[in-house]
Amino acid sequence: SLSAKDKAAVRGFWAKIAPKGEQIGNEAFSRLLLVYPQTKTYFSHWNDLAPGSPSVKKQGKKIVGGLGLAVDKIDDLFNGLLNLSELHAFQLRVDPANFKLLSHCLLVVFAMLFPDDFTAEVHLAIDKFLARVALALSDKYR
Ligand code: HNI
Repeated sequence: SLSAKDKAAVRGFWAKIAPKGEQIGNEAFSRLLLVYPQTKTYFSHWNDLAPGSPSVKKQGKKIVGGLGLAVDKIDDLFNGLLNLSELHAFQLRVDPANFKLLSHCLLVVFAMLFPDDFTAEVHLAIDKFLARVALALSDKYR
């Protein structure tokens, strides 16, 4: 689980990158749909899934908003993400394997947009954080 040091690194990095939240969301979600086209099945009710399209940007913003909530609730992710877990499990029925694919895209985007701040230590902390978030989001499947 996340150590006090990991949590401090996540909070510090997030504070630096939050102003670019919309760009991060758009880049990461655009990559998810392009690199792992099987993920498009969950969004087939939209008419434009091209990278950077208005609906992709909107969803990217929602994802980053969810991650911001997770940073706020970092001490109690399972309770903090309960509603989002229920949504993704019961209503949307998202296969939890997809959370790992999105986490990978987020890491790529962090490295790309913040090469100086995304040190190896921050990478480690964010990787652990995203794995915990994915676990919390998958909690309601069981
Ligand atoms: Ni996800 C909706 C957060 C991963 C498929 N998702 C949301 C919403 C948030 C959110 C917030 C909007 C909720 C609302 O309307 O109340 N999603 C997150 C977070 C992650 C994540 C924080 C991981 C870090 N979601 C994924 C993944 C998939 C996914 C990996 C599938 C590949 N999410 C969806 C779908 C919706 C959704 C589908 C509904 C979209 C719509 O509006 O039709």
